[in-house]
Amino acid sequence: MALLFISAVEDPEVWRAEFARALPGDEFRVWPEVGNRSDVEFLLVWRPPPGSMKGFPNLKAILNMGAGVDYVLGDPDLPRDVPLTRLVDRGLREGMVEFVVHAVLHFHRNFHRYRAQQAAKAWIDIPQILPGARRVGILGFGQLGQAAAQVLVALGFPVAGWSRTRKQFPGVESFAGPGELAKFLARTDILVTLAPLTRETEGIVNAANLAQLPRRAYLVNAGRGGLAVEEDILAALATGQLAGAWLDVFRREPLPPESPFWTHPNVIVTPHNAAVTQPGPSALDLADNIRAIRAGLVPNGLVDKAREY
Ligand code: NDP
Ligand code: OXD
Repeated sequence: MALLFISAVEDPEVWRAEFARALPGDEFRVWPEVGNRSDVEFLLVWRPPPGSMKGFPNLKAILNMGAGVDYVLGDPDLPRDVPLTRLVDRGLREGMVEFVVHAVLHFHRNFHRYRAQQAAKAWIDIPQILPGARRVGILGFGQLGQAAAQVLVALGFPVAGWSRTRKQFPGVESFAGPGELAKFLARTDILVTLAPLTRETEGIVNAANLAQLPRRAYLVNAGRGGLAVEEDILAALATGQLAGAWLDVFRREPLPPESPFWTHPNVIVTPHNAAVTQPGPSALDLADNIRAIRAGLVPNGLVDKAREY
């Protein structure tokens, strides 16, 4: 039986080598060279081109090689009766912890302002506050948000998480559901967005919600560009409602050269690489999931298609 690798952006040869070690008995094919469609049991996908996942009569599962499945669920030709899994792995967690902690510390310690001062050759000491006085809020308190929270709590930041369901997480105040969003935002000086992009979360970082934050708050968007209304971020930066933003994800990627974010003095742009899938460890996790599905077990990271994550 065969695994079919479908990605317009990942290098298939790197993954072929990893799968030769992780799952040696299986043939590894690379889209669009699909061969006999009846042999294909599993699709390994990352940003699959629309329509590429349909027409495999013996498909057992689709395995997404990243955490967010919005690119997969957005394809109207997705075979909806086949299980879909997302990546839940250590490499992504560690990468995201580094990114979020770095971005929070960057704003907390005013490094963005020192950078501007250096450009102006200005030797000015900016008063420091302790982490206990800087409240971090993580919107989307799942695998990645919780991993980042653990380190932020250890550093002394008061951390809150907003999720659909209530959480018990050491040192973190839990807010749940739309009814508690305003309270969560009102106590958040640095907002980290790490929710999946779904019909419910699309545009959640909008003017009305940004206005709930304390004045001169910071935004770190590491989830998806579609979570934010980009014009509303620019407007909040213009009025000083937001003092700065670190944006890793955008509605259009690559970010077009005409985007005002590129040159905004209070915005840091990174190219959607807060956390990247590492083929070595991830191939082992994906292989474990394939073995679990073949054994009739529930795979890790099974996506609820109705919930969209
Ligand atoms: P999880 O599914 O583990 O966590 C998602 C969290 O969002 C959960 O806490 C969930 O609540 C919450 N959530 C979802 N919908 C809602 C809603 N409508 N209202 C309130 N809370 C909601 O995902 P991960 O932590 O693994 O990943 C999060 C996202 O990070 C991915 O979907 C992806 O888009 C992004 N990502 C970005 C990367 C980058 O490089 N920039 C790299 C990797 C991921 P509950 O727990 O109650 O279900
Ligand atoms: C992911 C990503 O969702 O890298 O894994 O964006």
